[in-house]
Amino acid sequence: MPNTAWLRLFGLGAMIVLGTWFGLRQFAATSPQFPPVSDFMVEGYRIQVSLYPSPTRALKPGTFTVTLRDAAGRLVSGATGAATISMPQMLCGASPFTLTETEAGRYVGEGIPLMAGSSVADVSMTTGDKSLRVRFPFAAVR
Ligand SMILES: [Cu+2]
Repeated sequence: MPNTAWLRLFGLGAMIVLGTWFGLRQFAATSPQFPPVSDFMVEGYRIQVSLYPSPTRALKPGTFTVTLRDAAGRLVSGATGAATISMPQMLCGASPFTLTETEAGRYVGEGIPLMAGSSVADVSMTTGDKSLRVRFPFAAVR
């Protein structure tokens, strides 16, 4: 029965080839998708972070808009905001920027992602003696 042995070997080979092809295809198709707007609840505050454009471009400024509200939904003005862009899976550096209040409760800053891929913006809003931190995931493309 040498024929079945060859058939099995052929079957195994075909599975390996197909598996590798499928795996590579998945890897090549990795284009991370993130929503352009995320809502967070931190210590009774509501923080909304949005990014324009989304996905943003590596080494080009993207506009981050943070809207800060209290538990009752009222806009909180007079806070100070800062953010740092980094890639959690890499050691390619951090890109800090500040958020400036452009209208009541709305804080805007231009952040520059260092590389294409999955990034995060660690946003820190300080109001009174409270420091509120949220991590906003986003994608940058070439
Ligand atoms: Cu990187």
